[in-house]
Amino acid sequence: MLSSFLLTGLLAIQATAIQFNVSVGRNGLTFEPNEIRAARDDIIEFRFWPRNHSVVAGRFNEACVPAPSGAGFYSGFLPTPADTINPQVFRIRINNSDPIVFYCSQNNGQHCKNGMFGIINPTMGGASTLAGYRQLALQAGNATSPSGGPFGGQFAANPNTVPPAPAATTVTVTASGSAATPTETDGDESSTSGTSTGSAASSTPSGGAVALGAGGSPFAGLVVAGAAALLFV
Ligand SMILES: [Cu+2]
Repeated sequence: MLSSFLLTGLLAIQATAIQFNVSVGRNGLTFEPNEIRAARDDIIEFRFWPRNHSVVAGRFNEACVPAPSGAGFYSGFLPTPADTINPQVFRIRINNSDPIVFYCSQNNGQHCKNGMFGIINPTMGGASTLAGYRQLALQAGNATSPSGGPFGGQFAANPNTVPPAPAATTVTVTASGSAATPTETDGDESSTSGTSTGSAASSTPSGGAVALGAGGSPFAGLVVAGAAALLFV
């Protein structure tokens, strides 16, 4: 009886959910804040800054690896051009007080290994702490992204207004959009010169050089694909 009254009272007190805003990549390879103490029903809102970041729920016993299948959350990658902030935010709701670790799975620059992770409800010691996870991350290789698209959270419009506003000049945006295409053309050109310069020249003695030379066009294709993947990174 009494305990149920107390419980009701506690629930009433905790009914006010808090929202925590986390800046993703605003100052280098960082989540800010990277330690959050949140209660059930609180919201964590991830706001994405330039480059191409993601946020993935991880596991404490293995750094830069997603939580077991079906658990946690994943935002997917949100490429964000320089001098802008992504128009979308990714929100997750906290279900309990268990520690949650999250990281960025961008491997161009190995963001996770280089410190781009954070913890919700860290423990006072042991593995579920920033220090513990950092130790594991330093030994990690590339991070893993969950297969498939985003899950475990919701996208919403970013309420934050962007410092510079390039959106006002629609014509310029179109121009810069078409300017992105020549970048891929550059990739073609550099791959052609790359074939004659680097790999072919240095590896001429080996049989592999022939395959590489013959596969000139597939190689160029690789470079183009690479250039596309590196966009905004
Ligand atoms: Cu990142």
